[in-house]
Amino acid sequence: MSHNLLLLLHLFIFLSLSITSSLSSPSPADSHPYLWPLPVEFSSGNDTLSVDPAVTLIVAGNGGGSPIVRAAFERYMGIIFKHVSSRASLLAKIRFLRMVEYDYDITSLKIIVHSDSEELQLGVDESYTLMVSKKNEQSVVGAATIEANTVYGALRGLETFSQLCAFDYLTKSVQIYKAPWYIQDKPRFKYRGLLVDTSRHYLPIDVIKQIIESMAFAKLNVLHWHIVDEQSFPLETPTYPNLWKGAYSRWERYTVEDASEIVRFAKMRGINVMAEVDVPGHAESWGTGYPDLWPSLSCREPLDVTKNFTFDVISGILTDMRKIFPFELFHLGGDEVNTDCWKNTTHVKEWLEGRNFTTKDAYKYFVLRAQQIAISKNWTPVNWEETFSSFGKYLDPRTVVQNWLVSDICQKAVAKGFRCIFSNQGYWYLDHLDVQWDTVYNTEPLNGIEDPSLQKLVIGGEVCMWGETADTSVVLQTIWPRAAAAAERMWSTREAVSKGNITLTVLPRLHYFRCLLNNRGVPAAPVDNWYARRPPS
Ligand code: CP6
Repeated sequence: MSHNLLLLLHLFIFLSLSITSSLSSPSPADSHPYLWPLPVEFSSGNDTLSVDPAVTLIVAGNGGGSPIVRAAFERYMGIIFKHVSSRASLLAKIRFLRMVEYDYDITSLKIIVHSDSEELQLGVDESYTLMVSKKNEQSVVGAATIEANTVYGALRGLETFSQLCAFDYLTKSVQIYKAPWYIQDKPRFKYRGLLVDTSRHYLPIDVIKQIIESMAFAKLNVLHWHIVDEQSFPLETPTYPNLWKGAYSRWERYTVEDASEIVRFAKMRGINVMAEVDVPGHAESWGTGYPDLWPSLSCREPLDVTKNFTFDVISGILTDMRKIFPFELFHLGGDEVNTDCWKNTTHVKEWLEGRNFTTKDAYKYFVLRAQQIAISKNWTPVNWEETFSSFGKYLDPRTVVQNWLVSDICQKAVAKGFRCIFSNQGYWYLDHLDVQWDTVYNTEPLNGIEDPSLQKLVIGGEVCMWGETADTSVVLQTIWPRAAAAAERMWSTREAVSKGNITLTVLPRLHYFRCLLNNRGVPAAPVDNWYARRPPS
């Protein structure tokens, strides 16, 4: 080979190398971090800071020492340093014990929590500020500081902090890019829910826990547990111990302890559990244990409206569940009530005639009586929208109406003074596989509601993972990543989620959040999977 040719070859290799590097994707420092959901206010700089695997927790304020904060810190350290070799963290710990000079930028995380109350209810203060700057720059605040009014605000701040931390596969270390960071954040809606259905398919306790864990990553804060329905009754209710004979099998049940453990696990992550007992429709399984609850063998739902026993059982179930579920909201269902077979059942027909009731009157009578039982147990009732559209003016004024059918029902409900939860089936039903992420994202719960005092009555929204067509094998990948689209819609400001071309401004962040879920062990589906891909128009 001639000298010239060799030179040319070198030149060619050099050129192609430089072309590939200039064509490659931006370095992590350019693209990171992609926060999800987007904080209300944030500013960043140009520093890259390394984070010590032995980062210490410094707590302050009345609530800083809470076991909820400490446990969350430990969880997030596990997440942030998941891929750091145990040797690296061991060395860091040895360095820490010997008090040797640190060579990391971030060596401590200070968490200030003002209130010592661990009360977790609707509207709990979830706001926080998060500051990350070079050590000793502002010695008063420390290198990384989260400040919140409640422990639950601190949990949201920890989630954001964990999203700032990026694992660098080259140096096997954790970096925070674009520091210093100053973030001020709070949710737009106080109710940010996800429905799971354990009646159509049983979900093992560990799977429910994994769902709860993943909700915290997107800052969702209510698990709506649609626990029983017509197909199965998997919950133990000691007052009426035969009810869970309606479970699919003795292995597919939740004891009182199981349910309490789920509530405790959720509370540690700042998530409330709203239980649902859907009456009088969607209750056929109750009769497996107590056939008297069925109007007749050929009319197994709605529940028998004529008997006091029916309401005694509801009262017993709610007494038992009150000890498990401390959340102020309790869902009584009330949807899809087909009363036709009431008319065809002799004793029910006679009861209706004796009271001069239409079947609709009887449906109203049932729902209102169930509401009073829930209220007597110090619960605020939630009902599906049919109760509002059928006899709204009779509902207890404290009722929270949950939308699913008609897209302007919240508009109508808040105009009548009710609070409302938006979950329209065409946009926020996750079992509808043809609902794509951008449809979920672009759906605004406040659409058509202009008056700020009425907007306040929309307490939030909920994505629904009904269980007929999804079980353990696919439930997480069906929830994610689309639930994240609703999570950002409900957390971030309306301006932030409404501006620009979402393919450019939102999609890259959603891709990133999907990978984050995968990295944390949540099998979120690809954003552009087969179901979610929009056919060319
Ligand atoms: N179960 C109960 C369901 C549904 C509802 N309630 C439902 C209805 C229609 C669709 C999806 C789910 N499976 N108890 C309605 C709130 Cl499309």
